[in-house]
Amino acid sequence: CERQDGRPFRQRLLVVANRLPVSAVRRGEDSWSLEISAGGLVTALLGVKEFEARWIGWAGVNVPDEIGQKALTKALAEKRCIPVFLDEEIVHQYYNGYCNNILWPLFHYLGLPQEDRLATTRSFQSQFAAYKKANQMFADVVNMHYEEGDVVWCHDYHLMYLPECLKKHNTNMKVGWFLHTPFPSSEIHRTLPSRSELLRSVLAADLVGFHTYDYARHFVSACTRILGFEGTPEGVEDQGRLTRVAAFPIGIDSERFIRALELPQVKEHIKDLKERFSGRKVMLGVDRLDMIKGIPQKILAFEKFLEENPYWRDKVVLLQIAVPTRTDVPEYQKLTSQVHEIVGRINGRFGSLTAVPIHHLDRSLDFHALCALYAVTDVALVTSLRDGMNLVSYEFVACQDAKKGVLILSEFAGAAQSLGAGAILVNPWNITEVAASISQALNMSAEEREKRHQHNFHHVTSHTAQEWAETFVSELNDTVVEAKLRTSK
Ligand code: ADQ
Repeated sequence: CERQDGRPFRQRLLVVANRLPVSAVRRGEDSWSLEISAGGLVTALLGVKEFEARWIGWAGVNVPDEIGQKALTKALAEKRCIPVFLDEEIVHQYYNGYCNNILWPLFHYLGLPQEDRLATTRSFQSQFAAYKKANQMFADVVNMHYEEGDVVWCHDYHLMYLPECLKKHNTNMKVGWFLHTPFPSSEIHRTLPSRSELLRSVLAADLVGFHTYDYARHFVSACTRILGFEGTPEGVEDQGRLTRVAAFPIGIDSERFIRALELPQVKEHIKDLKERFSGRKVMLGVDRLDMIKGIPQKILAFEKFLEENPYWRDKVVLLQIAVPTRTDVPEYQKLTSQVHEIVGRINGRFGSLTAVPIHHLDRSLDFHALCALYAVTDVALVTSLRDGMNLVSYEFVACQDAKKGVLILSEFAGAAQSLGAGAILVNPWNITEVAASISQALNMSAEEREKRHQHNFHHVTSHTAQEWAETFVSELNDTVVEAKLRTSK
């Protein structure tokens, strides 16, 4: 395909997500320094060669003045990023409020916050109003930059109102929406006061994607039960208008991890870690410090394991790396103190003057340190209470081709559907079962570890992030754009 000017034609992909993949730090009135954060989505889209991706999103900073906004817009343009400027009040109501206080816990089966249970409470209403306003602000920026033939890919629970805003402006726009979290059972979704508005808006998209078939099924059930639309094998249909709904399980850039293990600095790091923990089996947890990740449950299970297996007490160490997130939210502060308290108690109980059973770090690790840790681990513990997919489990497997360690994986993580045959699956709420799985993992024969690892390694290296993005975008391209706006019945 060629343009009139002879240059090869690459379709433009407008990726719209709450956060841009950059951290912006203001250096002066009109100067900014930017750092690209190499998340899964960025790497996935960098690999998609047939599209020219542009990012639209919030830069994560409040920029109230015009000079600052202009300068940041210019700096971001060099990284193919386009900012949406949100003021502090909107961020508070839309992002901290409706997204993180209402949708995030609800979609992970933690229910709605008590004081927001009634649709009539002012806080719920004002947060939902801010959510819609913020989504409209994202839509305005998309509309400003959209050119005919572009494909628009909206991401995650922050932007459920976006497909409708976009289609209202231009019914011909090709719009996809992908959810990175679970979509809960329709019985959970129906407790949400704004349940119908959000479903209708998402259905305005041409293609709606989830990590697993179960989440897609829950979404279709919610549309049939709450909106009275028809669920078909293809998706959701209403008066002859079809919205395609399907599962697109995400992957990682496995080659990036495998290549990193060959770097001298990573090898050096691996050597240090091996020396530091010699004579002990290494167990690892890597999570954002979030209630959905089941960190207290994991640590309590480890305590039970130590209690019941005195033999292992000085022969195993649990490294729990937890990046603090949403630190201004009281529930997250409470979780941090709870985790610290449990870790302190267990270390006091089972530690000695020279060694403790749990090393808990409240911080992020750089990519190379993370790869080295994955590589020296004997048993990884992923005990999410719910998790859309969980990429940590994939990253661990990618770094284990030499060691062939064991993955203990929550059956409530999306990854359980892809790595279930190689992992030991557990119910993270059942502390006794998780403790028993630790024992099973530490005592597993080399043959069984090899067999389980091969299964997972094959999956992780053959279902990559790039393939995920390509599949979604090519299916989106194949959908027929229809006028799908559904007005309230
Ligand atoms: P997250 O909830 O952030 O993502 P996950 O999929 O595990 O969860 O991804 C976390 C990423 O952050 C991984 O790449 C991991 O390496 C990194 N990370 C975590 N802790 C770290 C630490 N201490 N130091 C350095 N890096 C750390 C959401 C959903 C998931 C879904 C993804 C992608 O909640 O279910 O899998 O999006 O769709």
